[in-house]
Amino acid sequence: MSTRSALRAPRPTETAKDFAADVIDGLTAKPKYLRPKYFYDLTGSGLFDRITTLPEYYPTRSELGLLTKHAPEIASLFPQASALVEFGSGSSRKARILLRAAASVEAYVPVDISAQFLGGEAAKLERDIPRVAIYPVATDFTKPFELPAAVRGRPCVGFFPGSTIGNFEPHEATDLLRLAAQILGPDALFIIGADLVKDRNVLHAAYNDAAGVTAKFNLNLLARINRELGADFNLGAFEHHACYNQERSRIEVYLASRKRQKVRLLGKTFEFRAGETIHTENSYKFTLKSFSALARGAGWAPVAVYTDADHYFSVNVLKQK
Ligand code: SAH
Ligand code: AVI
Repeated sequence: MSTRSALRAPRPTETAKDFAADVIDGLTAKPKYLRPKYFYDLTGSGLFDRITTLPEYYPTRSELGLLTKHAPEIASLFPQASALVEFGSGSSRKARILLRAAASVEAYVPVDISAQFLGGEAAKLERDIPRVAIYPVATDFTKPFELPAAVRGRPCVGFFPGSTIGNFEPHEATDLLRLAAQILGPDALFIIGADLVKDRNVLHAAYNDAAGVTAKFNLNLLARINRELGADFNLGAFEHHACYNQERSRIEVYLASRKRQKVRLLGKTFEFRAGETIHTENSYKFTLKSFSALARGAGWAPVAVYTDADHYFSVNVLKQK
């Protein structure tokens, strides 16, 4: 382990109590819902990684292409001795492109709720890119958090790829961009990947892959509730549904009960009608205009925007207004 870096096992801040309370709230609500941040335990993060390699899941391919093509130009904007702070870092695959292109970046702060997965990826990064000090932060980035002491005072560049911003309601996305502004500091740049509105068949295929990995990812949420909260969800009695809601420009993801059934969890019983759904995720799609309006509304002004020839995905470079 490098002596410069503060690579310790990141500690999860999401307690079992919060998880249990959120699950009970969501299953009591009408219609039922579960928060998408709970997809990401170690198994869920691994399944998301598999999704990114699926032929139907274009966002990762498109964004990797854009970052690779424009890395020198993006890297030239980074201040000297800066820190790259990634919100929802997952495998950090996209950050690696920027870290390799930008000699001016000396520290990388991957922030993720999936603590165990984060620890593993941070250790690999430290080994692979020893020039950069790695300071993982395991937390829910929708709540205020402090950057590690070792990066405080460095100019920060925020990085929020993958269109994870699309998993938030517009008002939540605005709050998150405002919070990021506070965390990153007044002169920060922010690089955000945003998935674009496109042919609904392309969108449908991306969230209904032939190999069934997205279905597994969705069902893992119930498996996680069984594992961590002792519920008795029968995974075979629920199925994955994903459809594009054109009016709201979003993919909606559900788990639908295949039959009338009861599920027990922490001394409570939850009843399901045949066909009843649990809403597990939205994935908003943007136009260049709608994304720029969202960013501006949260205090971020566009510096540059990159899109691919198919107009599938956008990488937006922003600075505080
Ligand atoms: N940045 C990567 C991963 C995107 S997947 C990429 O572009 O491929 C979304 C990531 O955000 C997951 O790793 C998930 O664990 C993390 N995440 C989701 N909600 C979060 C939250 N509220 N706080 C912190 N991390 C979160
Ligand atoms: C992480 N996030 C941007 C993914 C998305 O496309 O909304 C999560 C995902 N859900 C199903 N497939 C991928």
